[in-house]
Amino acid sequence: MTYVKSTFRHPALPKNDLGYTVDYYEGSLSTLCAGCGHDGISAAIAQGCWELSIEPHKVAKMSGIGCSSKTPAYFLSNSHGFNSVHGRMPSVATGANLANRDLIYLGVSGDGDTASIGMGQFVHVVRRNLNMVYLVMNNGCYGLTKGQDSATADAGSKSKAGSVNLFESIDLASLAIELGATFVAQSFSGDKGQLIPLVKAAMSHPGFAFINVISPCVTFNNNPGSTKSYDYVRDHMETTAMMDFVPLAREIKADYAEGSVEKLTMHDGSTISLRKLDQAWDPLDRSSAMNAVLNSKIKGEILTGLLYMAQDTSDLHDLLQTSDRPLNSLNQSELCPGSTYLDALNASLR
Ligand SMILES: Cc1ncc(C[n+]2csc(CCOP(=O)(O)OP(=O)(O)O)c2C)c(N)n1
Ligand code: SF4
Repeated sequence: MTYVKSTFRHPALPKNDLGYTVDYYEGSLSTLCAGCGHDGISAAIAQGCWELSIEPHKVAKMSGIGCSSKTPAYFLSNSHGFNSVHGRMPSVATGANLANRDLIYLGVSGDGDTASIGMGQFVHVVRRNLNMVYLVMNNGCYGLTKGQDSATADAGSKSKAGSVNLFESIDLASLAIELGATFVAQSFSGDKGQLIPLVKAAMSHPGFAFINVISPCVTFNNNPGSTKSYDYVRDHMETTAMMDFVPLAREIKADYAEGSVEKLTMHDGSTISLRKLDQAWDPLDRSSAMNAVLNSKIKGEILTGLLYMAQDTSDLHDLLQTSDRPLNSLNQSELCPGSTYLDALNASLR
């Protein structure tokens, strides 16, 4: 087996608006197991950023610990990156975002990293509406430490060793909606047609954008009794809508027959076109989204697509009325406005 990634690229590869081919958005050679769902997600992230013509140096990749949290090494090698401590990615992302709002924050986590050790941090980053994409590569187990059940493993599902999980699973998508996330989507690592537009829409959303991606662990949780295996997900996936994301910069053309498509306008004027499979689906209706996720769980199905989106949202910077410039660009007098200002501030708090 070779560990050298070929640098050869076909000279006719298409370029994006910045003149880059997609390989400029890739990372180093993956060391994950062959067939791991996480690699498909890394490829979708690279493709989505290429299609959006994002400057890689404008992205900060944040992660915790796990096979999933290793993936930032495998996409966007020209971006900033911080591989933090297990479950602590949200607080590091919060600090970085408050210091520099000019970057696009892309957090990658695992179901162990988020739903167990990192749960306390996860719930608070959601309710603070930090402007970031938070993507969970959800395989229902702790892949890196050899496949123990995670808190998203469904009750009754069977591990590779044959033990049955007795505990209720945590549903991260409905939890995120409940906590006030302003963009919540669910997808499958093997469905790039759905995942790429979702990544693009999430990266363009001004506020907390959560994507829960079912991502099978081929080594420890791809057995017949698992509800996160490739076979199970393929057999139980129900899609809310086919979607396409059109960034503001491009001319918006309506390609679909009226009546079968719903266009959602995002904060910046870009649009999401939903070609509905289920005509009753309304991603702007928060309580219906909660019910739909719950009902699909009761039926043992995995509902995928854009589950919920708030069109008007105030992110943490709006709420705190922070400086609109990165802190490292502020000068001494802006950072320290003087004792008169401080006295007035103290007086206002007495
Ligand atoms: C503080 C701390 N506790 C425990 C661990 C051991 N550990 C490393 S990764 C991991 C779980 C990984 O599972 P998940 O986040 O679901 O990622 P996956 O490997 O499945 O992608 C654990 C428990 C650790 N590295 N640090
Ligand atoms: S152990 Fe599982 S999650 Fe980790 S790289 Fe292998 S297949 Fe992927």
